[in-house]
Amino acid sequence: MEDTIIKTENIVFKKTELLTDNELSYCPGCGHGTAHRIIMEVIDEMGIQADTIGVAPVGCSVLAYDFMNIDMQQAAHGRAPAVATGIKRVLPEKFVFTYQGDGDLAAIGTAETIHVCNRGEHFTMIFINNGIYGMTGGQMAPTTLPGMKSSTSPYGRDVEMMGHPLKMTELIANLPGTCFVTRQAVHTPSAVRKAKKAVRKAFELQKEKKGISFVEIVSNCNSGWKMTPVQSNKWMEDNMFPYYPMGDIKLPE
Ligand SMILES: Cc1ncc(C[n+]2csc(CCOP(=O)(O)OP(=O)(O)O)c2C)c(N)n1
Ligand code: SF4
Ligand SMILES: [Mg+2]
Repeated sequence: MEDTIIKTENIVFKKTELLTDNELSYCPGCGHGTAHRIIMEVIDEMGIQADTIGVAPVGCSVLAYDFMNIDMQQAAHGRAPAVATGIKRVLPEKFVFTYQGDGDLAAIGTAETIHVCNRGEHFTMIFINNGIYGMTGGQMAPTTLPGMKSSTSPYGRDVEMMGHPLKMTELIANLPGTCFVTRQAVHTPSAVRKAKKAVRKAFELQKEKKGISFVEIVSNCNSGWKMTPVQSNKWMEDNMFPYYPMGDIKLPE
């Protein structure tokens, strides 16, 4: 029986070796793990494992270096774009990417995000938008939806008092230093396929030195949203997608 199972022709799926065997620290059902997988599969398929450097700052993905079997650099909260700028400028032949949450990219790191996108640095940004500060206990982020409950907006986000959600992706698409800006998700097989294609395109574009290639992945935070994984994916489709619509926002010229 065991012999039959390990025969090559019986293998229907093989985890990329660019994902380590370390147990993921993410909550079961969280989109971070799937996002990690598609990025590592793209790097594997492009054969650029030895030429890629990832930068992960603080957030639930703070331990990304434990899961991604490539060169990784830790950055302080919000500072990944600045760190990636330094790495890419010193080693321009390398593929460089940042992996940032919404609290990171669209709150504490807003300035870094806007300036790298305006300067047109030649790396890729992966933006995991789950509308909340997942790691620290589900506080409101700039991306939290109107009326959405969080630990710091227990009655729902009141836009009169707390302002409007920030559509960071639409904002940076207007900046001259971005070449490819797209919004994706990873909650269904077809969404995963599309998101993977977008990540591949973003990495390919680095070779053309046209500026920042930016992939937002709208994701769930089932723990922070206080839902089951299934409920959170449904809630995301019904509530996040209308506000953060899927698709390409800017294509390379
Ligand atoms: C300079 C600094 N300020 C605040 C924090 C606390 N902190 C850690 S993670 C985090 C928010 C993370 O949220 P997000 O970037 O959306 O990632 P998620 O956990 O949701 O994936 C905050 C505020 C910190 N580590 N460093
Ligand atoms: S707290 Fe939220 S973002 Fe963090 S691992 Fe759990 S579900 Fe994912
Ligand atoms: Mg978040």
